[in-house]
Amino acid sequence: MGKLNKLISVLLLAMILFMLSSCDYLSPKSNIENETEVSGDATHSVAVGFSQTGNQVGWRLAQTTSIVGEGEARGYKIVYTDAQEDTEKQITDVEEILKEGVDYLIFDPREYEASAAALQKAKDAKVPVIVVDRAVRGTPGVDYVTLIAPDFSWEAEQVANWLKRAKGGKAKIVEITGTLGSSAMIDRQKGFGQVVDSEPGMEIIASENGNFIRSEAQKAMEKIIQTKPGQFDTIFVHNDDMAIGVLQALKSAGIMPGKDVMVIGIDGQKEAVQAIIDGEMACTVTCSPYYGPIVFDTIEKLIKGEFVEENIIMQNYIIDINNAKEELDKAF
Ligand code: GYE
Repeated sequence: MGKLNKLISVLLLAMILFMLSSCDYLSPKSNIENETEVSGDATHSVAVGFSQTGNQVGWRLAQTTSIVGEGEARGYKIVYTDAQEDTEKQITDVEEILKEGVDYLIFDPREYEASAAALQKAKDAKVPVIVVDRAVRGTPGVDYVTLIAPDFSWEAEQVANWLKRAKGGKAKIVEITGTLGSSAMIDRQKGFGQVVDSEPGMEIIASENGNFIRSEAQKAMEKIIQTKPGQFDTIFVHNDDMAIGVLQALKSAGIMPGKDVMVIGIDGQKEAVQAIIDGEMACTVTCSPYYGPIVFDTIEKLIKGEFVEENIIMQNYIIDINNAKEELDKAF
């Protein structure tokens, strides 16, 4: 019996040691061990992959330019892929990036659940992952190093509270959503919905998917104009690119945005800021696409073996008629 207990203890200890050693490669400390040969000339020998979801909207183009531009300016070799808004393609894109033997992977996951498969591939290849913008199922420090992202729910709460004040707590709202299954869509719907649910006079009368894409949002809005005529006074759109498509659909149907209905968006895209100045949109909240500096500062911390937070939050703010003019030049 005593011998059996001893044997069990030894086996348990061996298992724990094995688990610890196999988890360790994702920690910043072990990254520096993997990268010792590059120290001294770090920025010139490190290859960094960036898997982007797509480039159909202004926000994505600004984010790609920021990340690729910053990486190249700091002397990294960048291996970049564009998944063209296809979750399966993004997983094979990650495989291709890993085949190139990159040292780090910057991953913007298109969907929360379905994109998690890509993390496992990076883990198998022992490549540390920096998740940016959208979240993905997994644990920081285990499945990826850190998530650098805004609080999408907070963003939507800001515009919802703005609307509540502007409309005295009474609104019949149409919601045009972003990509189903993306954390940006899930959390924006949640944050907005929380404010609406707490206000008896506010109601979402229809919700339609616009996939974060302008032309799809325009079609979604055209459909609602047909099926719910005269039943709404507000349109909450999950991003500004789609809001521009919504404005188009409304105007073509003879509904005047800014007069007959209120349109609110998210992102802080230049065209939306201009639409606020023109009185066609009421407000938006920024969602900074400028990830380059923070992402490469983080990678440099990993190279030096410094501590990196598991969740780095990007800060944002409301734009309405009070600050739209100052914001126009800064906007993407
Ligand atoms: O709002 C939208 C883009 O994930 C925050 O995705 C991002 C969203 C952004 O396509 O414009």
